[in-house]
Amino acid sequence: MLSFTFVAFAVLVRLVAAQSPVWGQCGGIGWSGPTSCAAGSTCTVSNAYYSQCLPNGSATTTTSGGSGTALPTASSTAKLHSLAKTAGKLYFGSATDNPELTDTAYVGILSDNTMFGQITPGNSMKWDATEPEQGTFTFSGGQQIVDLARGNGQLLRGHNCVWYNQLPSWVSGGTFTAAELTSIVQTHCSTIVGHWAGEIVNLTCITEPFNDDGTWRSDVFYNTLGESFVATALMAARSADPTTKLYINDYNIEGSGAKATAMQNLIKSLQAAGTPIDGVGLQCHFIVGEVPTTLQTNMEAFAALGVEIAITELDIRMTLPATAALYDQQKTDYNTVVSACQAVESCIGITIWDYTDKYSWVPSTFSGQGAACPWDSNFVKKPAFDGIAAAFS
Ligand code: 9MR
Repeated sequence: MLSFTFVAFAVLVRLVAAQSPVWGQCGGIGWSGPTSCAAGSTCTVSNAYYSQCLPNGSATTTTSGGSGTALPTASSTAKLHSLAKTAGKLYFGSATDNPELTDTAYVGILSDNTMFGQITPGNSMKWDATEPEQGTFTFSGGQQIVDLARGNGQLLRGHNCVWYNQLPSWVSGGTFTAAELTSIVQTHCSTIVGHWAGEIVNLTCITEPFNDDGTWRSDVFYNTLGESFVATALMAARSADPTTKLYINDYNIEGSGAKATAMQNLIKSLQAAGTPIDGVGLQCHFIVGEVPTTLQTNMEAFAALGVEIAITELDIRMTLPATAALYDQQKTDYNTVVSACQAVESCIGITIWDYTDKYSWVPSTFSGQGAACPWDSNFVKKPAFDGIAAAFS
């Protein structure tokens, strides 16, 4: 009898422990605790990293914070591309990616050309997608984005020709003479840029050539060719489509420092050699509360070189779960970034690295972080949206 009571009690404890309490976490990437909720509450997805037991009937707000309180949402009904145009910029845009294009709710928002006047393929123009085997080109993924932009009346930013990452193994693992690799870079760049000649208004031709200390990144291009690969790619792209504005972009060049200086020196040496270079892309993958204080000054330093500046991959991530305070700081940070672009005439436009947390690259790369985009994973606009709109107004 005594042992039966003990077993029954142990089972009851296990059953209770298998449920999260009201307001407790009940799911999300990396969560190994209970996934069912105490009576009277329902497990509700907040974002990829956090699901929460919300009291039944309380989940009318699509976004909720770690404390169980509803998170604030945007109040502005503005259209960001329209605001950017009125403010004298060329576009406000978003990255997108092919797998997302089956999501009709997502595409509906993306295709509003008053909200997004430009789109950028996040992956499908990269080397692994376009030349997976030497001399075999596949344009279908990139073409889908080009067609979407054209159909929507949006500009298309190209991304990218030469990057150390997302290379097919025949490139990254190849052993080449300098002449061979120069020819490979020329063929790759001229083929993809030539294929979309007239479609790409501006192109991130080179991505991430530097280490954070401003030295050149060690990769197959630099190790085989030294810095000449940059000019080779730029010249091939210019010949293939003389109308496309050619950019180099990187991260951690947004504020003053060794890496920004290295990029400025590269631009000067390209200009001195007569190599085509039209612009610099500041990626702007930021962390809430950590936007560089020298952002605008540094933009002015680039502008003084006579190149365009574009914010090419903006998002501002936070440690999850999101809170109202983090959302508020994120609003301030988006406002700071857009205001800096607004204050510098040579800053032509802003691309966010996808508009919704539903398809952000952040959670899969930075464990426990996310909520980096101005729209949440349910397509609800966050206060960050108001921060952007206010900066253009
Ligand atoms: O958004 C891209 C993501 O889907 C890919 O998995 C990732 C692979 O490295 O690349 C992401 O985009 C990167 C961009 O091309 C260059 N700058 C950094 C971006 C985030 O990683």
